[in-house]
Amino acid sequence: MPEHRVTGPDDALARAVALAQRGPVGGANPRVGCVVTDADGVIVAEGWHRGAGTPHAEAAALAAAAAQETALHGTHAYVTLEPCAHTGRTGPCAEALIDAGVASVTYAVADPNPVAAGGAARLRAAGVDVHGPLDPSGAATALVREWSTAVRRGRPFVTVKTAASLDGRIAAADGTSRWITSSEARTHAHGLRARVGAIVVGTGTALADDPALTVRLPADPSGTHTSSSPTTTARGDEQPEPWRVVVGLRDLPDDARVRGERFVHVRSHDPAAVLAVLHAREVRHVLVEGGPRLVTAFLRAGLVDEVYAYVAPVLLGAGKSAVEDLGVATIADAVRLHPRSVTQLGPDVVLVCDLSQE
Ligand code: AOF
Ligand code: ZN
Repeated sequence: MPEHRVTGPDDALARAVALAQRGPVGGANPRVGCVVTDADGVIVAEGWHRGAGTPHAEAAALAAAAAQETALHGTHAYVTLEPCAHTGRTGPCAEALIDAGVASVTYAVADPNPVAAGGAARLRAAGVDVHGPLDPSGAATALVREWSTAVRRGRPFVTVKTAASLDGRIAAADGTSRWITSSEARTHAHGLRARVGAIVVGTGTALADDPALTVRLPADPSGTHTSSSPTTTARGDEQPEPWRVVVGLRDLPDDARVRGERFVHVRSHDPAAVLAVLHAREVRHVLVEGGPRLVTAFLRAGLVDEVYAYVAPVLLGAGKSAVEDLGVATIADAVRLHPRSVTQLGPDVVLVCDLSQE
């Protein structure tokens, strides 16, 4: 392996973020990367987390060093997330770093998980030089954004996707809807699917559209998930397909495309109950793709964190709206979202909004 040298803490953390991105998204655990350097900035060990139940990033780096018979005494560790202090499915990383004799630990983001937090204090108490939180580019924060929100809220992070005409409709008067948005927009939406742990639709959409709810990305016609859309985070090396979730009381035909692996039918209309079922399955990021009934129920329950609104320059004048009655009787009660970005996709745009401003 050629010698890799980092230019400083920011560079080391950027490398750790890149490693973390190899890990799986949407599941119980955050994506975390770890780089260990010697005093000259030469990388002596690296690791990343491959998902719940597997070694943490720090433990993976320590194991890699052990396999090479590399001593880590006096080295410097850079981790995207504060090392954990707890024994969960694996042992405490703070202790492992102390035992390895590292001289310093720099972490990008504090651990929001009360069960695991406290690693920085533990390291300091043992005499390790600790720096952090340190995330100048915001990349490490972005890496765990949805997971952190899920940990704080005790339920999965919820992204709602709508794809509508300029007048907010998702189908023409006769119910036809293929296609309102362009192939560019639809490809982008598959990139969104690739970032979540579950894709949710109502029984109405499942019966009307017979969707497969799989991740299909451009360079990947087989329908598996080894490539990434240029606009989104890569799906990791060991990434399972998202859960395919149908919500509602009606039965699905035995040959529905959505049936198969990682499929679950939640026989409830209550968004909180749906999220509880998925949380128990270790999903931390959910994509609600419709239809209007389900999207409206999530909005009314206050259980939406973010909206991806794909809008096409198409007029239908009649047909189903993307969102139904929200109980807004007067303009003062309008649900105002907080726009984060607007991106043109062929003839269409995607407007990404947060529901709250925190
Ligand atoms: C990870 N990967 O690389 C780090 C984590 O159930 P456990 O034992 O895997 O512990 C999970 C918690 O540990 C996680 O919620 C986070 O707070 C902390 N740090 N977790 O999955 C890692 N460093
Ligand atoms: Zn850990």
